[in-house]
Amino acid sequence: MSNYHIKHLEEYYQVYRKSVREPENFWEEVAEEHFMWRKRWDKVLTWDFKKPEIKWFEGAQLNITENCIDRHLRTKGNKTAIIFEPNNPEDEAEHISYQQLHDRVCQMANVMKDKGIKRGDRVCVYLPMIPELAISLLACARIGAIHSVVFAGFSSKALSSRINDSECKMVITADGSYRGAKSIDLKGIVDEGLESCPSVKDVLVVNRIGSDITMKEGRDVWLQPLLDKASPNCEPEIMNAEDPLFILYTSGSTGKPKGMVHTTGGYMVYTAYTFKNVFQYQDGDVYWCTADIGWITGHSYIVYGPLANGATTVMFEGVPQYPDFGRFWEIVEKHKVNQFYTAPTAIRALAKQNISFVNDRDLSSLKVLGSVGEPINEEAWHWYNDNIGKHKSPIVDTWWQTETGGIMITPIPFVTPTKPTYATLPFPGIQPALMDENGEIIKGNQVDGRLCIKFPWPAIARTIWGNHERYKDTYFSAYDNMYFTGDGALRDEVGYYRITGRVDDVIIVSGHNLGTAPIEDAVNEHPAVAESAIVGFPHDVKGNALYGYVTLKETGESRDQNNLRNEINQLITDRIGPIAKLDKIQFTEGLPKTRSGKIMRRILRKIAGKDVSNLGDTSTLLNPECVQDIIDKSL
Ligand code: 6R9
Repeated sequence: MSNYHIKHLEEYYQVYRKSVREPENFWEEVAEEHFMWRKRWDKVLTWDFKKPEIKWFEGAQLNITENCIDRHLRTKGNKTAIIFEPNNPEDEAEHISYQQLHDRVCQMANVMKDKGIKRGDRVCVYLPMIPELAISLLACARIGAIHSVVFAGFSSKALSSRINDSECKMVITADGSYRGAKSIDLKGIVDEGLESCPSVKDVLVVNRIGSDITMKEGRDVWLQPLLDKASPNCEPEIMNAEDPLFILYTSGSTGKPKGMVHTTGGYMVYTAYTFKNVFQYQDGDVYWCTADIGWITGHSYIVYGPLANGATTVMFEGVPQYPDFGRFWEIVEKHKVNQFYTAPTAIRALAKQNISFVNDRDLSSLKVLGSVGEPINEEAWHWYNDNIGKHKSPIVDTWWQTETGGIMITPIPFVTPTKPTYATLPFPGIQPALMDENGEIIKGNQVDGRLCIKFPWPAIARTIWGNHERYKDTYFSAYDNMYFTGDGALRDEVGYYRITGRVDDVIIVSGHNLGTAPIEDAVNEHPAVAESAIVGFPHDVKGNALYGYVTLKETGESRDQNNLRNEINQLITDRIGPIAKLDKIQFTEGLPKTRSGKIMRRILRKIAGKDVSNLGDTSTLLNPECVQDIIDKSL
């Protein structure tokens, strides 16, 4: 039996049961069937969630770019690997074949090698959604360098702290980027960030917008002239299955961002296998994921998963509202997109627009629709199903995380009957458990609890860069022998899962994970601020928006509160980026605290969500009197 491509519900259950009963045999068969290994593994899996230590396909050797590119060349050299759709719809789309991708990746790899980048070195990639971004990732992987992509919407401070955390030697960036009608001075942000990054020796600069920038002598070089001179062949570095492939930072509920480390063999097998099944990708299909490669969704399901299957993957540089709110649908029509994968926040924004933007376009190529990043609400699900899928393209609501590397709970289209707002069933190899407050597994159906995973899967992140203790504390200490996701979930009467949201202090705004602590740190830097607490509140487009409670050092503040609000948001923009700006800022006399001095965010969350009917027992607070005042003045 071929496990690689599941086509019926019965087959799903059969494959799923096998994946739980004999996980090692199961994954071994998937790995054997479909990939190019330079050396076979000695052992499929070693694991210990207590240490924690997880190794897949130990002893195996491979290069992931041989799997994503070279092995397709004989049969698919002329097939389009990447369709690049530029920001400006008047500019021509670029079709990059597998052969061209091979040559461009090798050229980039050779340029990096010439600059002294070696196996194991870290390279920071800070680029907009242009082909060089995907090519940079693959070029790193070609020579065994570890890429660390930083989303090009992050500020110079966020960039430099990520560069320093993993001591990157090189940065690949562009002069600027386009975002709808605006352009952004990327190189300026990089220059500012690099003032405090001693590890960076070289900066390669893509000429994207032709802006006038400063090039620092001895550090910065334009990329294109070097590419033109570079050889289009580069022998792949032969990597061990457990060698790191990349680091990707994700927000934590406390402290600085966590550099999640993904390794090579297991990540490849898992992203390829999930891509094939979750999108039911058929040869010849055009697949489009609207995420940015700066996030895990882009890593796994724009670059590695699709290319490992020899697919055609679309990269879109722009934004959904430019030049108007019909852009996504125009692109679907233009490239005859078959699988379309986006986020609930985009769906909600587009659902608010005139339906003619949708109806003016031929969307008949669509076969499968995907959703990722946050819980999809019922209304958005139905709008997507009615207007985009027209009841014929199933919606795959895919739940997963930066840490999980690939999709974990999801329907398989045409196989699993969908249900609005439900991510439905675990993917083969995934063993979810719901836990109660006492750390016990909750059995049976129609229950809810905290979502954990009992058994390792090939794409689980192996550690946090430079901080294995934090990895252990964050994911493996809440429950014995379990990976804790940080999410809450419920299981319905047939065993379908619905993810209800974070149970920690991470807030998901427009699909972006934001930790409250770093935002509070930024707010507290303001000289007039004594203390702050950030919570999320429901927002009809962004899913959640941020509400800040701020106490000032001097009460009876004479300063203009609107000025203060702007200054606080500017600080957040500088320290983290505009995505973390607060929608509402309420100045308060005090913040409700426990006797041990912890801010009771639970109460503040309820007030921000305008749900003050049941605040629970506030009498044990240190300062219960401040609660009423906060309610009275809430925004
Ligand atoms: C892939 C990605 C992870 C967090 C995750 C959860 C939320 C993602 C979801 C979802 C409900 C879905 N999340 N997909 N919640 N339904 N289909 O988004 O990774 O950026 O690390 O975010 O996003 O809360 O824990 P990441």
